[in-house]
Amino acid sequence: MISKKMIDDINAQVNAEMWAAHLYLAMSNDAWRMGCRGMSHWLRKQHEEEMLHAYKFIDYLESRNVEALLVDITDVPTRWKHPKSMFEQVLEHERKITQRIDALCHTAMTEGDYATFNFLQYFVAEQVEEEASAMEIVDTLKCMDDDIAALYAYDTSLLAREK
Ligand code: OFO
Repeated sequence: MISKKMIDDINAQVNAEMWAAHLYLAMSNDAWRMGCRGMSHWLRKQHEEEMLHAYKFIDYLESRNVEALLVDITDVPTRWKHPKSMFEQVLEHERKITQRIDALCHTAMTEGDYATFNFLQYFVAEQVEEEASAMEIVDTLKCMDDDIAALYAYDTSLLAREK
């Protein structure tokens, strides 16, 4: 039996994943405006991945006979000064998501809800990857400083992201 608190917390996570999807789509659009086609593509893929995360949580709730409840997506920023500040926000956001996943695990564990704890392990591993890939981009952008040629070459390499 899944508790009301667990349901509410997972439902909040569905909406957090959808907020993240919207954030990354806004970033993708703004990167395109800046002329960074590779970053725009990378962020569109990230948007798609966040939607898949939301679907996974929705499907899990449904497997426990619970309907997910969606809320309005509000207060999503739409403009960034520079690709570096944009990706710093990606990293900061992923760290916050990691904290949310850890809190969900904590609730599942303290409630003895091992089915949910087991389900969440996918996201525990996923967040390690999410933080690592965002960190790699931030570190690379920091190394480039204002070298436009290097930025262009790196941006082009990000077009290779497939999923
Ligand atoms: Fe970026 O991992 Fe979901 O939110």
